[in-house]
Amino acid sequence: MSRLLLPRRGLIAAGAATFGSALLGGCDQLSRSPSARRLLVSAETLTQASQRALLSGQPLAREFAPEQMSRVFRANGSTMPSDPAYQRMLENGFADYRLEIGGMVRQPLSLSLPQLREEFPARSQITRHDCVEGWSCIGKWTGVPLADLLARAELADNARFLVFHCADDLGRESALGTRYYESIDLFDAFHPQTILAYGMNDVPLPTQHGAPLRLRVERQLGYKHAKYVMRIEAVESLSDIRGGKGGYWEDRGYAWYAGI
Ligand SMILES: Nc1nc2c(c(=O)[nH]1)N[C@H]1C(S)=C(S)[C@@H](COP(=O)(O)O)O[C@H]1N2
Ligand SMILES: [Mo]
Repeated sequence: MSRLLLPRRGLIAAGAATFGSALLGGCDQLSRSPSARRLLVSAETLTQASQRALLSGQPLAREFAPEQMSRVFRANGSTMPSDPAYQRMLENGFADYRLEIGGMVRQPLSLSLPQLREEFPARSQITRHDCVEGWSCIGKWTGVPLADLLARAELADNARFLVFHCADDLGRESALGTRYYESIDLFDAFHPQTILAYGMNDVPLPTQHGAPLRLRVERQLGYKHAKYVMRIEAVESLSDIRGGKGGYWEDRGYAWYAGI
């Protein structure tokens, strides 16, 4: 992964004037270009005010009406983690579940499900999930915006990516390991539709869809939407993690940026 290209002071000035207004003007081209993303993703450059300004210009994924929801929402990949610690939590109704947020943060967090529901704002959205295997389903997701969790955890200045560590194993044992994981940049992390969902279609998130908590990152393909999220780690680089490509499928050749 390449590092920030401009000195940060220059970027803040240029960012406010050029990138900020280009994004606010809805310049999709720019916000999708890899170099603009590289410039925009450093926490150092994202003060709360500039975050708001930049994000208010981010394109939203399409949201649908309740009557457009799929009658059956497919489940894919892992549908029941076999990990004994996960199994114990499941049996216990996830009373012992804690979402851990650590790595490059000033305030590491450990949050129970009631805390996630009660101490943070909730957001619901009806969106279409697109799997690379060629199917789509429309469903309703309810959860806590990742931006609100990150505001409490206080990202360190050099944090650039968030890694989602999951409870499930996929495939045969290999040098890459079998545990599912995913990652996103800060651009997606602070996007208003990026949530950690504990609810689906107005019920608690079912086991097969990632209970008790899964990522929804609505402008990206299905495999980015990590299910069974146990821990979120803020990092500067993805290269030291597992296969170094930022995700279970990425380590096996899928694109890291799976925008739709
Ligand atoms: N932890 C974990 N997350 C995962 C997967 C998985 O196997 N394990 N599969 C991914 C893929 S390829 C898709 S399409 C979606 C499927 O989500 P769903 O089961 O709710 O339809 O989850 C994604 N997130
Ligand atoms: Mo998928």
